Amino acid sequence: MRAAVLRNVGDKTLDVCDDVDLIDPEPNDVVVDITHTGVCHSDLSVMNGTIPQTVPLILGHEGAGVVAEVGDAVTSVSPGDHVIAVWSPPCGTCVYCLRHKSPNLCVDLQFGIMLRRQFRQGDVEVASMCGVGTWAERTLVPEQAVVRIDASIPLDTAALVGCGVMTGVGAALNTAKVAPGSSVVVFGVGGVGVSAIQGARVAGAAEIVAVDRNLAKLAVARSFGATEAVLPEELDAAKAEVNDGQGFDYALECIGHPATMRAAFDAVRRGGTCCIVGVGRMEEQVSFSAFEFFFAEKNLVGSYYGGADVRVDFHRMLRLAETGRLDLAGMIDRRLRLEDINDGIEALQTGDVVRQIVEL
Ligand code: PAD
Ligand code: ZN
Repeated sequence: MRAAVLRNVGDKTLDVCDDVDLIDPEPNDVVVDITHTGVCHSDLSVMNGTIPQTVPLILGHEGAGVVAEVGDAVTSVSPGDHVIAVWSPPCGTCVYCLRHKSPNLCVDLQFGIMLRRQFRQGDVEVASMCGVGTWAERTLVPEQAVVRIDASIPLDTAALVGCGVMTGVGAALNTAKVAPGSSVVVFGVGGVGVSAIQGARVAGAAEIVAVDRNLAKLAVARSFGATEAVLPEELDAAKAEVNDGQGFDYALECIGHPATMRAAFDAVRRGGTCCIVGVGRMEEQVSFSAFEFFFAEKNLVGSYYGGADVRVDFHRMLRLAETGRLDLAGMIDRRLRLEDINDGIEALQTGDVVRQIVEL
């Protein structure tokens, strides 16, 4: 089958090949024909080494499709079912899944399936991003890594729920817990940031200010519910307009640079919450004075997969979309074929797109 393979970390382009195979499914596995997959910044971050993964590797972790085959022990899905892929599948039995009620933090299955390397090219084992690898016509994952959805739901927008939408909306609702009537600033107007803006709107925020260095993104932010959208150098003026100039109640950082993480922390008022969604490099540092946590009593929180319990929250996202509270279709601003994936990667680098969808 066809798949886009990353040969080396640091490569600027992917190798689109026709001769990739899957291993045979084990009893707990599901084979999925991927129909749609998004292009998330995290894919780019694997290419440039920000997110460490082994190579050769098939990228893509935001996808949906149709179940083609299931192992003997699979009970939750059958061939023909429509599903969304899960890049951090909860095992359902560990301390994170049960005792800590944080199934998004369960890595038992994810690490296992990453090590398994379910793709082959000739004799070479090929790994996959987070064990999912949706930039391939087919993938194979344990049943916990798919969530069945109604067949009436369009698979292109369903794919977005698999990462960007769940991450951004979930950061606002589950992690930061944005309160009605509050003020929010969102840094970065990509697929994740647009989802965070929409999540803040669903939560009933009174003011939603978006910040992006790309001028074209400011109009995009407004169209998804930002009450104001500014360039980074205009943020101080926008901040002066809310909470008597004290700062925002919440900041959602959806870029992944140390400077914007620090700027997000500075943008919140005393006692406010700064939620870091963006992913930076392991060796990069963000610094805080040893005094300021005491003095400003700000909350600093990370957000992994929007704090999602995927079996519950994917359906919440889809219901919000169905009832017009989330605009998922409007987020797709470019459609590609897998052969054109390298154009998609280039477009993402310029920051001009919200979400590109690859149709397989
Ligand atoms: P994207 O590239 O589509 O959007 C990023 C946006 O930020 C673009 O509009 C840029 O113009 C803008 N931008 C970049 N640098 C700056 C800057 N210095 N100042 C202002 N604006 C800037 O990315 P995305 O929306 O796909 O992903 C955003 C981040 O979220 C990225 O770091 C990704 O890895 C991370 C992510 N986190 C999770 C998670 O679970 N926490 C999941 C998925 C993605
Ligand atoms: Zn992603």
